[in-house]
Amino acid sequence: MSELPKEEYLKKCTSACAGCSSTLCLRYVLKAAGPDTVLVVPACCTSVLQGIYPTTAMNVPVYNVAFAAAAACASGMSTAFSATGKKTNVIAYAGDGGTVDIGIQALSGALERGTNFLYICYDNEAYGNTGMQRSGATPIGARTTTTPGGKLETKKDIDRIVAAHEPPYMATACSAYPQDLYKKVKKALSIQGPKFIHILAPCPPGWRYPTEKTVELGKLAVRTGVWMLYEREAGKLTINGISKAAMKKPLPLEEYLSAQGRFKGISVEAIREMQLTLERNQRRLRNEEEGLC
Ligand SMILES: Cc1ncc(C[n+]2csc(CCOP(=O)(O)OP(=O)(O)O)c2C)c(N)n1
Ligand code: SF4
Ligand SMILES: [Mg+2]
Repeated sequence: MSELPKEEYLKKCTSACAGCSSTLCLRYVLKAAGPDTVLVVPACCTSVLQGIYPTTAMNVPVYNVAFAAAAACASGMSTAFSATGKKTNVIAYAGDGGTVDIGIQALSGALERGTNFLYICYDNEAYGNTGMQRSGATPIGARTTTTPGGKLETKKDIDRIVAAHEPPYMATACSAYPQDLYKKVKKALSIQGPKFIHILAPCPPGWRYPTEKTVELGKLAVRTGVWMLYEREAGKLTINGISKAAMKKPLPLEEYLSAQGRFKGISVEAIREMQLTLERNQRRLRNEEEGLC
């Protein structure tokens, strides 16, 4: 960690909740990107944590846009920069609701047009900013304010949807592994064209765990295999070492579930479905890495 740049582009005292991991992620994303960066943020917790005008925690320009529009606005901005010969990084930093639900058509369009930008989805698995309603990214069995008995549907697989667009680079990351995230952002920004990084971002009020457990929760997600860390560069998939090690000796899924109040009372069927989804995902990734599909 001591090798990461000392410069801060996200200042202290944001208005995020204590233990907010998406804010930590943004800090590392901006350390990797540096000062010649514009952030495009749709309506989400990141719109709020910046602070209230005329004060701001942000030390790079931020373009706050409508909920559905992050990828479209970033696309126009990227085109304008390249028309004027500027190399400024354009990074969309959007929540899961703004990505897998309302922003999906703009994201798909920008990927298809080959927009030169980095799209980051920080996934706290609910509409956090408006009080934890379920999103397409909420996992099965999770209690939210609109699924008080636990969500009935499985988490939407946005990574496979993005992969179908064949961007030159895409990756997953998790807030509990900041060096891994930092390296992935650096690599993404060195590549021309559309890049996508999907970060799992534990959220204390939404997932209902004590604030000091944020890093532990991220590690549990990876060590149980619920969240796989990998990169796909020019069509070649690599499962990262952390997840490879976790797959050899996975922790039981129950350890991850029991650490969170949102899974209290989850049904046996939902746990089984989650376990099957997790195993199917690992099998797919392993097969792809080995060139079997
Ligand atoms: C068209 C539209 N519908 C609803 C809203 C209200 N709204 C603002 S942020 C938000 C939730 C965003 O959720 P997500 O993208 O997951 O980000 P998070 O808040 O979790 O960081 C909602 C529903 C809005 N701003 N615009
Ligand atoms: S609701 Fe969750 S994601 Fe939003 S600021 Fe609070 S901890 Fe962060
Ligand atoms: Mg969210």
